Amino acid sequence: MTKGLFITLEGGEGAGKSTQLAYLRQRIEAAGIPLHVTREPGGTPLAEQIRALLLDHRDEEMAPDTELLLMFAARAQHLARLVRPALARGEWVLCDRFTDATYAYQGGGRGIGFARIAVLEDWVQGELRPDLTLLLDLPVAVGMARAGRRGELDRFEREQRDFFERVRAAYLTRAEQEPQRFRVIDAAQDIAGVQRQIDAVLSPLLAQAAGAPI
Ligand code: Z5A
Repeated sequence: MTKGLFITLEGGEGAGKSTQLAYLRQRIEAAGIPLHVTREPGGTPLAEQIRALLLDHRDEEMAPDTELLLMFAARAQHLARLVRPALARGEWVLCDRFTDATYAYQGGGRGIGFARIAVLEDWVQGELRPDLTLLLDLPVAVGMARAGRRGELDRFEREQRDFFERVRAAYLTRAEQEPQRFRVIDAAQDIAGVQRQIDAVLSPLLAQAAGAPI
């Protein structure tokens, strides 16, 4: 069966994901490749409702397991309704965060063991894993200074610096564990510098899709 490419974009606070997602979209679409740009948690109407539950503030504190299970509930819906059908049609899917964010935030940040997350990953995803994961990595202090320029903070953005240090460490552990899938991008560089690093990864894939030798 023809299968599209599944690319995920990851990073901590202020890493510049939104900025670089727009750049990736523009490069891939300019190459004439059918593309779905989506995000997690979210991506379908029902999964977006779960996202709102996850990001909103409320008086009742959300237990870590509730947060973990809601992430995977949203993911199950997103995979069933959008990601799997698109990949099966041979389209590319570019997703703003995916399961590596669960390992980073619920694993590293909240302290849930990677092994427990892996059980849900296997259950919800079966064999499906991203083909390529771009990790925008930068020191926490730099990212927080960038993100601090934004407006009202969601439930995750209100966490303290040590939480984001654990998130960063967990992402880097994931990248070490799966070097064939991850490309770690130095996101502390300026926007053009980050784009150059992304180009170095993306250009061979676009050439391959166009049928050129790589
Ligand atoms: N979450 C989770 O816990 N578990 C999961 O499994 C999943 C998600 C899937 C929502 O994610 C939350 O969900 C997230 C983790 C949790 N919480 N947090 N934090 P999100 O992806 O929607 O939220 P986000 O992290 O806030 O993403 P973002 O909007 O893409 O933000 P960003 O990475 O900071 O990107 P940005 O807006 O492009 O950049 C921030 C600022 O820096 C902006 O002013 C830019 O102009 C500037 N910028 C960007 N690049 C540069 C460079 N290179 N130099 C200087 N300034 C720059």
